[in-house]
Amino acid sequence: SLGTAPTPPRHSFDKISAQHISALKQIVGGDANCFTDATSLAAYNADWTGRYRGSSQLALRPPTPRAVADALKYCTQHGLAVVPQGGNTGLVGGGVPVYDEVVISTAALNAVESVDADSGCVVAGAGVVLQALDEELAKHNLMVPLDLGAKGSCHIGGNVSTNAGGLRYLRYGSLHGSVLGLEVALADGTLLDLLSTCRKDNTGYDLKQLFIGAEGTLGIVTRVALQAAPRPSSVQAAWIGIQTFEDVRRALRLARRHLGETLSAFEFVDRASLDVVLEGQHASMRLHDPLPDNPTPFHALVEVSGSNEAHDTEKLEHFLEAASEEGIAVDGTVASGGRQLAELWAIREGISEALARRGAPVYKYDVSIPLSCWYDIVTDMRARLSEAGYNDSSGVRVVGYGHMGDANMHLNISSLEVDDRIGNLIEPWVYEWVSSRGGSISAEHGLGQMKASAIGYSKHPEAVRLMAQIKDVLDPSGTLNPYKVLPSS
Ligand code: FAD
Ligand code: 2HG
Ligand code: ZN
Repeated sequence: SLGTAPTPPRHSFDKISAQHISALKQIVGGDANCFTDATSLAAYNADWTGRYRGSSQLALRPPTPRAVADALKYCTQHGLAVVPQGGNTGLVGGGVPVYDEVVISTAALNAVESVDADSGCVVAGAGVVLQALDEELAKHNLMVPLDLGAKGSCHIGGNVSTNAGGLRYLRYGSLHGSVLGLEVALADGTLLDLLSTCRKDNTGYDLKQLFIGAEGTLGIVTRVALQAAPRPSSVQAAWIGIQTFEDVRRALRLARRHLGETLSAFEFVDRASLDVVLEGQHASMRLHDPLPDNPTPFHALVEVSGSNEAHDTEKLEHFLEAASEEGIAVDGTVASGGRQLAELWAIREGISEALARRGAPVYKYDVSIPLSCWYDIVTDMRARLSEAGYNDSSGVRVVGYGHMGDANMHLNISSLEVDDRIGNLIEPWVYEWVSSRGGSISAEHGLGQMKASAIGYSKHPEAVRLMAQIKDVLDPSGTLNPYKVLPSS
């Protein structure tokens, strides 16, 4: 692995045999749902970042939840390890095998089963692509309370399993709040029905919460019941240019005060992130610097959405006036719906992909940091790497962007060529930096294989011990997603 943490040794799982393949093929309904050829397996074995690669010899696409549970039971009984996989857009190496784990993909569980237009509850198979789910809900004037750049590929089951945050978190909160129920296949073959569609349910321990953000280590989510949100009829956004980080913080406070219930996103983009997007263009949509006359070091993408366009426009205008009068915004541009709005979002959502195209696998840190020192991690990292000779002229870019409304910073370091010394300069320094400021080393992407051994920077030993005990109750053989989330013992 190109990862910065050493790969733990392979546990003593059985190796896949012709007999195993034949039995599992039967369980999942034949050849069409069972992949052993090198071409198909290459996609299941490689992750989005290009940093992690496994060597699985078998990928399964069970057509029903029951088949997922039966395949899992077989693997547990025969000492085979399993990695659950959704859309394979995860950024921490959680959804790909470390060694030769059997891949169980949820891609065939792709039906939106029901939408209750009164309550807004939608029930969907775990393999429904986020964007497809949203398009289905749009027919009912509803919306998934979750949006992210990977929406065209990621699955709702993967979103639940990573407890994905994304661009609407500021307004709609965590999946821990909007997931109403789950169906989960357990390692022993039980299909656990927690698929309540009730908004309120206080009968005993809320077991579904355990599987939200468990990254496939406790069970395989097969069906999801989700509280959808009313679809706003008016969406507008402003892109503002700001001179100092202190003023960006003032802009966020001002946005909260002026925009109140209409504020639906406050995203941060620094100059280096914007430059990477504008330099690395390839997409059909040609992107331009939204504020070409005033290049500022910082930008905020502030979105409002609601049910009354005139009202929302007025609020956004008042906010922009105040931001200008108070000397916070140096420049700004407004987009109401349509192509202009899509372009602003394409810049923000295109940062990861533009970085990925530059060269070597990107070092990605997705951290929660108090806003008082939020951007310091970027300047400190730049200074640290620059001291060692890694700077713009050597092709190394340190960029900061993210969900500032949720104090979630995305710190990315990109180089043109693979150079392990960069990784050694970053880790564990970056984890110590975050931990010493009371932050979290994973705000939204999870731990996966990248940060399993680093969990101690954000969780006390007692908490990690309890997690291991819970894992042991649900998966005593360790079938599910070994080497991920918890440190390997
Ligand atoms: P996968 O990558 O397939 O899997 C992710 C993890 O969940 C793995 O550990 C896997 O084993 C497990 N898993 C998947 N499906 C199941 C299941 N049914 N049952 C049990 N375990 C399962 N994340 C954010 O939080 N916010 C963002 O804004 C965001 N933006 C992104 C933008 C881009 C361009 C990309 C590439 C990724 C982004 N991500 C973001 C990261 C990623 O977490 C999400 O894309 C998504 O939630 C992963 O879903 P997936 O279906 O691709 O899961
Ligand atoms: C985003 O907010 C995603 O764009 C991806 O969470 C962040 O690539 C990253 O590091
Ligand atoms: Zn993000």
